[in-house]
Amino acid sequence: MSAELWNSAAGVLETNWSGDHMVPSRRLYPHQWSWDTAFIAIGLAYVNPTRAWRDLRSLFEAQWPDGRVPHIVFDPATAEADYFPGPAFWGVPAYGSRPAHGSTGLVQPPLHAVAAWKVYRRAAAHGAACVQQAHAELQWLYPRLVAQQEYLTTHRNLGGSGLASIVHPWESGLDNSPAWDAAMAAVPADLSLLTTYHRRDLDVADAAHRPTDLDYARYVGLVLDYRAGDYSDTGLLSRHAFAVECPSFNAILGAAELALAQIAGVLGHTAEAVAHRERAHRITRAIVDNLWDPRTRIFHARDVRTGTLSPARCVSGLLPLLLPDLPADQVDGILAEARSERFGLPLSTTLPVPSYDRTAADFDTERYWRGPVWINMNWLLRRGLLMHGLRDEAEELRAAMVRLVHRNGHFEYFHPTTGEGLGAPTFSWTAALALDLLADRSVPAYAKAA
Ligand code: 2M8
Repeated sequence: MSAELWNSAAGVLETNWSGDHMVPSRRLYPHQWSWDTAFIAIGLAYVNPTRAWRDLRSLFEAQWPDGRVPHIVFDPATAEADYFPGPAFWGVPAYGSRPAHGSTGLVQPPLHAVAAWKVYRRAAAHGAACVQQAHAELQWLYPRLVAQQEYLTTHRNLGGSGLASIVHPWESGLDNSPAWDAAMAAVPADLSLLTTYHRRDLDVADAAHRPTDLDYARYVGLVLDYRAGDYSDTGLLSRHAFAVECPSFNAILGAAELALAQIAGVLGHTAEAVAHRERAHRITRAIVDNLWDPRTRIFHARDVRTGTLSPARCVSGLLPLLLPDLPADQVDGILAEARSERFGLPLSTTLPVPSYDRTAADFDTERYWRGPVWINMNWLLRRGLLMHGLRDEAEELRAAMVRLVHRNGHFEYFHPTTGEGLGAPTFSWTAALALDLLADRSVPAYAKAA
């Protein structure tokens, strides 16, 4: 099984390579996406480290002067009509060293430092020249990764606690998660926008799997508002209808500081390594202080405009497990939730965890982030389990993910009861993470002792 899965995964990454970047899927997502690039680099580290670095470079060459790393970098060779919303809709002026490549003005979870560190650590397996290349690439990336963190913890510190706010559901990467329902209810929905703009996603995917028109109208409206202010974050809270602190986005923000500490260490920046660790600790503290619900005993998204926590129990609320300093009470709460019937950590015969509480009345087995199983979220959860020494459960989860992808293919997401593949069929991050899951059976160096 391993060789067959390995070869098919490597094949997907070959098919989706576009010269200087990877597309998530040729038909549905024909440009470069930010956090996809991080997951993809983790898999490319095994089969083509040069492409892993090239992909990360392509993304960071599109970094804005203020430090934000755009959530999509557009491929000038792809026609405007092939993806909505494309470059013309975003209207971002030329900047930086890749003026031909338009971008969006939004961000996505900053997983790139974690990815870069993993690609670097893997380099030794490919020989001395690869280690030299990895060192040079880390040197190029490090100041850019730091600028990315600075943008998120200053410009996007809209709530004032040191956490980053997302100003659009697309920034979470969990687009139509029930985590945003309460905050999105207050966002005006102008359905006539969908007459002005054509939803290209419905030409290439099943409407029952995608966000509703009502959600899409709100997504488009939020971008138009942000664009009207030239994507400036100054005073944004008082003039923008959506500002939320997401637990998984901020857990990744904290994990990025820890990866930056490791990177700073190998680059000889000792004082900076200490500062990164302190920042990770502060982010962990802020997540616990602001996003923990003592009644549900997991983390929830906080609407910064109203100060309220979303009632939805989503997989994103389990991901602060990525943080090694998470207090024992919070670790216990997350584990109880993950093992409960709501998420059901896999025993040897079941599936990986779903994106949303299986027992919720609005649990949806097909619609995108409202129920289906995603490999990237499970990959992050496994990393969190290992971080806290839960090796047996991490191994069960790893085996369940490998089984699912082997049986059903490298789909974008999976039906949470049948395991049937849904969404795009040859999806890059599923393939990339399958490679890592096949290769990384050992207990990683970052894992605490049980
Ligand atoms: C999905 O998001 C895009 C918008 O950014 C879309 O629906 O068109 C999400 O699953 C997101 O997490 C992912 O990065 C992107 C590309 O795979 O697709």
